[in-house]
Amino acid sequence: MASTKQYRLLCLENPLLDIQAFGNEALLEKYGLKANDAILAEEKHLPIYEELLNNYDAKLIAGGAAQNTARGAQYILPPNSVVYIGGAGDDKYAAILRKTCDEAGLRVEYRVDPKIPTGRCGVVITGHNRSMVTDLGAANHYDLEHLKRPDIWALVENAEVYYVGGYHLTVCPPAIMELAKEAAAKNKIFILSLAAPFIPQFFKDPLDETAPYWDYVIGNETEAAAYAESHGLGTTDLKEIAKALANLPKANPQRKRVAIITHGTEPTIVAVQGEDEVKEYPVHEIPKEEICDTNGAGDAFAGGLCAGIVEGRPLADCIDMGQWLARLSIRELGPSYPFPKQTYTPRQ
Ligand code: 26A
Repeated sequence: MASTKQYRLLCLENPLLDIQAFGNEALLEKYGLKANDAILAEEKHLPIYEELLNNYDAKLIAGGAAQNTARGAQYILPPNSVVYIGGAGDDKYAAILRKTCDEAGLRVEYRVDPKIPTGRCGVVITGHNRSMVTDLGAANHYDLEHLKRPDIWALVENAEVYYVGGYHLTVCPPAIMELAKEAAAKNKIFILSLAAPFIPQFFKDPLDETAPYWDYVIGNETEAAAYAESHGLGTTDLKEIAKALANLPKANPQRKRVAIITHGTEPTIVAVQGEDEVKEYPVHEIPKEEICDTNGAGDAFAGGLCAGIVEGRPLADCIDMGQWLARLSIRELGPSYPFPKQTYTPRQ
């Protein structure tokens, strides 16, 4: 019989509102942005948000990588399965985020800072690339105090799977470590995404502190490459990198670590701790004309994967669920999922 327990998945990271527009080379160049990247905004980037809204017909779409993942997992799982935490303001942008999450059936428990605006992420789409510039705002003020508040900690203790977006390593590593250690102590599942190349590059130390606690680690090809380079793995081969990630020392020996590397339309690479063979799972490509944009595709993959993990499905099914949800999201504007809801059907 299916479990009736609620909020089995708890996700932590940065709630952001995406200000997303179709842009061009000139816009990328003006702000010194790469076509496919994610960075933290510096002073010189701040005018881009107004520019996107005024000159590029930008849309306001709920974002924040792990919040997209949490909505994605809830899309598949029974009602009241997922809770998301992070820092937000008390403003129009936060209201948009709350409304979208509410419609998706995702419970959010924000640490609200009424004096600081909700974080925003400028997303410039060019072709199949997306460039993201994030001004974290209130998301940057998430703290351990919120996580340890009795009502929030009760949600932590109740959940069985934790998903942390690696972007949160720029915000509150102590909160991440608290979840990581709780997972290991109670033999729960701790999942971390590498989030963006700049995380393994510039937040190496806090990332490495979390590594022994990863039951699953997820990244795409650029994040894996950045990890390999910053950690001197001496290889650019994705299978080798996956193997290295899977076999790092582990705090909870009761679970073998799984490392998953997505690679656009190339097969998804999966290594399991202690296993010699690295598996590849082909991606079913969707016709080019059906692609809207790839913003949030990786988050959707993680959402499908998390849903499978929560349901206790075999690894191959979890990967398939991730690929399925990514396909749905790519057809939508930004990190969104189609309504009316589609039902997951294996390997189609
Ligand atoms: C700390 N940074 C840079 C970020 C982000 C982020 N989410 C959390 N923290 N930078 C971009 N994103 C989100 O990534 C999603 C696509 O994967 C965007 O909000 C976007 O929805």
